[in-house]
Amino acid sequence: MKDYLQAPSTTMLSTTLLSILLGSAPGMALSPVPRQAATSITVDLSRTFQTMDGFGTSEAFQRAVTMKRLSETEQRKFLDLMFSTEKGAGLSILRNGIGSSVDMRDDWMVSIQPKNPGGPKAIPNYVWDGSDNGQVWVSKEAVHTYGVKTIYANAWSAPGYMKTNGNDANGGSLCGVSGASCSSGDWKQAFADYLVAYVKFYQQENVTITNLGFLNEPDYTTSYASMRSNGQQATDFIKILRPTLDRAGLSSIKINCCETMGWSVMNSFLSSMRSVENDVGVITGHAYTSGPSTPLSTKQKTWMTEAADNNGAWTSTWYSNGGAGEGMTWANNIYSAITSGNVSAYLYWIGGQDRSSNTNSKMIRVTAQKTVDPSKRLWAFANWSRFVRPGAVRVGTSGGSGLRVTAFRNTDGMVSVQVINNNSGAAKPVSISLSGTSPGGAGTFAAGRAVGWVTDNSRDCNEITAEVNAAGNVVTGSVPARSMVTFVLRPRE
Ligand SMILES: *[C@@H]1O[C@H](CO)[C@@H](O)[C@H](O)[C@H]1NC(C)=O
Ligand SMILES: *[C@@H]1O[C@H](CO)[C@@H](O)[C@H](O)[C@H]1NC(C)=O
Ligand SMILES: *[C@@H]1O[C@H](CO)[C@@H](O)[C@H](O)[C@H]1NC(C)=O
Ligand SMILES: *[C@H]1O[C@H](CO)[C@@H](O)[C@H](O)[C@H]1NC(C)=O
Repeated sequence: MKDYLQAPSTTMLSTTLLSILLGSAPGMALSPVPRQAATSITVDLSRTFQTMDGFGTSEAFQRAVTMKRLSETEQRKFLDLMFSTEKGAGLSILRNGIGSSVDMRDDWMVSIQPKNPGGPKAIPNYVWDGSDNGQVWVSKEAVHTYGVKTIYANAWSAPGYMKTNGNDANGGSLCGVSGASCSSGDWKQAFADYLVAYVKFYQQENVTITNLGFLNEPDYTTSYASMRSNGQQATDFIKILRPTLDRAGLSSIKINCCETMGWSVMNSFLSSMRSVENDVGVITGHAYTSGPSTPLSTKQKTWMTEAADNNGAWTSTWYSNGGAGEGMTWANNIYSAITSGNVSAYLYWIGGQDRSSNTNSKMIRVTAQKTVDPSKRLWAFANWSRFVRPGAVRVGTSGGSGLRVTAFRNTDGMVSVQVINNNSGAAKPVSISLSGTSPGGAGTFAAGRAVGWVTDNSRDCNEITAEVNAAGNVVTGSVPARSMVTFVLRPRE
């Protein structure tokens, strides 16, 4: 989905005013924790769920080009907000768009082969401009400056000459898949070769693409790059793409499929994809027409790869009335996707953008003064992404009545516990203990190693006090009303 343009209006002004007012309001003081009133939470390290790949976003459709036009100072602020685990969200997945268009008109993503080389069997004529719609810049920064390891390259469509409708926009199907024959021939192998060429151009730029997708919202026809597919047609292409990647020495690349507009639509795709399910590394769906409220019917990992509030006028507040663009709403959306939807990754649509659109389709906007301005949506992602790193395993929790609680064990041993307090009114004191640790650890924490991080209307992932008791087996802290707090604990080895 792309957002709809909205004229900048007085709403924008009042939202800005509101955030200034909220920002200058005195922070809620944390009251001392009366032990008897604390809600207890037990983290059970022996009960495990999905392994996480991370959190992310995209700078496709030339958003990267426009962010690169900012001053160097603002560029750095933008990149820090996206990828730094200390100054920003610490996002660990970047989703790039593989271009299919003939040029860069409007926000089109130009193809590496804009012109038909003369048929599916002709010698290809790929061109590389070293920018790839601005995405080489963001990718290099993500990988080399911030250590991001997961670069997901995703084609919205094949170039028009490979499709039934002769256009990369307005739907149409890849020539050669079931039910899509073209007078120009079967383009499946040529499209697979094209995707391999794209991956190799990135290798040449010293950026390793780890995940490759060839569809975006195949259940939706629209005026920008879009290509229709059903599960059978996706299967037809995967049968060509997987061996083509393997032959090219790219067997470590995971195929992602199929980016359906709605999460539940992926189940109907999967029912006709069983023969290639093991060739697909990650099953992906978006959250527009249905959200990730139940697991998909697959044993493969699943990612929710695109969601956004594409309609609401820009809001940067954490909580006002539970609106679709508010930070707290996104903290809750991520919670549901992880706990009910079993996702291993969660991606917002756009990270930063400098365009006239005034919607919440992005997490970071550029102001009229050309400075970057993050919303609390970004800080909601920060609260998850900074403390749930790639490879973290979700573990069981119990207790926490009236709160929404998750916990993860990271690969370095750090345990993070997310507590969302949706309620208005008083702060909730909590006490957290561990079970299921290794016998030597005896459920204790290394003294002095617990830290809490709070996000609410006035604070952006600020450090707060969390205390380890004398016996070293209980951590106490407080979760303000309408806030999310992450507690970071290190079990004694
Ligand atoms: C490629 O990336 C690696 C790892 O980030 C870095 O050490 C190396 O210097 C880079 N090489 C070039 C030519 O940029
Ligand atoms: C959750 O996803 C994992 C793969 O990440 C899978 O093994 C597991 O079966 C899924 N659980 C449910 C309940 O679907
Ligand atoms: C928190 O809010 C979300 C959405 O706003 C809702 O679905 C959820 O049930 C609430 N949870 C609690 C514990 O109040
Ligand atoms: C969590 O979100 C809050 C709300 O904006 C924010 O203040 C806080 O900095 C975030 N925490 C982290 C660790 O990013």
